[in-house]
Amino acid sequence: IRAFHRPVHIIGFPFAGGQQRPGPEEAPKWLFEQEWLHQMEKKGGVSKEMIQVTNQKCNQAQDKDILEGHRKGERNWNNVYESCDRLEKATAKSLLAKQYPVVFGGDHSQGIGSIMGMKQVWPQTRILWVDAHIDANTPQSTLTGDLHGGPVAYVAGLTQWGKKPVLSLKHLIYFGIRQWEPEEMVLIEQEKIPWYESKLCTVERLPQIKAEVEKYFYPDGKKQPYWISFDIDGVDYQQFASTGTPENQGIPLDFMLAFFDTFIPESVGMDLTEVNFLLSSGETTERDKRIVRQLIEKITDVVHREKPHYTLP
Ligand code: 4U7
Ligand code: MN
Ligand code: MN
Ligand code: MN
Repeated sequence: IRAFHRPVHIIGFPFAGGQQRPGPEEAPKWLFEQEWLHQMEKKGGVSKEMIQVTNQKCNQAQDKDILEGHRKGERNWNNVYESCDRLEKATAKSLLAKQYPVVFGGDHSQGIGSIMGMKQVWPQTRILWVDAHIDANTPQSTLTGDLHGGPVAYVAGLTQWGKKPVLSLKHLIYFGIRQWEPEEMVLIEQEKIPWYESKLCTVERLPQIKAEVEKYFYPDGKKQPYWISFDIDGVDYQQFASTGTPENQGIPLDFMLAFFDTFIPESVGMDLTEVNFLLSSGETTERDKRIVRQLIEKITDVVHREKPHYTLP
């Protein structure tokens, strides 16, 4: 029997109610049925858990929320809140059990739950946000009302919602962003939040990026671990198409694999969100399914191989 530094705990979050396209809720169900995942579980050091969500899909009945039930700009808020509340508890529990949670969504509204839960255990983590989008829309700035465009605003307290903010905007760096509402870019500029455009995300530049990230977050040299919030739409659309809000260009896949090698040993867990196989077809879907497998295998490999570069809770 192999001893693992940390077991990988895949938390399925079959929730699509933070946006309007059906499909993200199917991705964790697909994953949990894969024979290759069963094989990984058999080998040990990998387990899975499916979160019971409330009303996973957006539909017109739930759109009542945005029209009458709740605030404008927060479509389907009640379901996002309740489902994320459950995810928050599961994420905290997973970390306290010294596991490496991979929260596999689901749409990116899940970040509200995973980050709130993670911060209960790790209040000092810095967040590496890999995404085509800034995801800091408030009910005032959003054009769509879709809550997957706002998790940063909720966890950082730009939107008031009854729970105390857990994230300082000084503890956030973006990779791959290329679409935003004007208010979101104003925020980045005012708060001087560093961001790497996709062009800068190359394997060759990764050592330099790591040094820059560390210098920014830890000017005094005292390191803290990371949480990775990985929205698959950050990846180049030519290389991965099964996602709901694609944008042109993007981060190359080989960068993401190297990014995992570099940052997973220093991170406590991650989100992997916005996979939607209903939006592609044929060979493209098959290719993207192979890529998800490759990503999960890579993550597991690094988590198992590398001793965490920080002390477990
Ligand atoms: B994702 C958008 F208007 N900005 O707010 C919005 F373009 O989690 C997209 O990053 C948000 O995929 C995308 O609805 C959210 C839109
Ligand atoms: Mn996102
Ligand atoms: Mn995105
Ligand atoms: Mn998206």
